[in-house]
Amino acid sequence: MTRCFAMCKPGVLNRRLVGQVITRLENKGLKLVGLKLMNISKELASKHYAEHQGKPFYDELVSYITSAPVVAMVWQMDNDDCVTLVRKVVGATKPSEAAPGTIRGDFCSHTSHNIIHASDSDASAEREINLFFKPEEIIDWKDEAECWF
Ligand code: 3AN
Repeated sequence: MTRCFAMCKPGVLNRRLVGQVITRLENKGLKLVGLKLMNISKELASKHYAEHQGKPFYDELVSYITSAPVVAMVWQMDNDDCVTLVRKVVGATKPSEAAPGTIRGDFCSHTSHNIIHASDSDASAEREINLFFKPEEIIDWKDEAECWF
């Protein structure tokens, strides 16, 4: 079993796109096991984006991610590489390089507002899931449709 943390960034609620983002990940066969609407504190943002501290876009990134509620998600695959699948559906970091048909390819134009975050490795996924979710907030339900995915 593998998992990936993903998060609809501020603004996606305003644009009423949460359902479409979730639908695209569900259509791929990914299993939603954690979901919540939340505000991110500066402290949580600095932990989440620790690897970007010191980069020119860091301050803007933290200020943006803490500016309005986000939708935090945990996705799971019982027999495949969840991080790779989620990132394929999400698309490249720069919207100008994200392929049409991906979430970033279809719904955004600026790297700083690229609509969704997704973990980039199994290690990041574990770290980020633990930052955003308590163990009891993740529900690993039995997948009756597993044979399709
Ligand atoms: P990804 O989110 O695709 O894993 P990262 O980890 O390199 O990409 O970057 C984290 C976030 O920082 C991106 N989602 C984006 O919002 C922001 N970011 C990355 N590079 C830039 C940049 N050159 N200018 C502005 N924002 C950036």
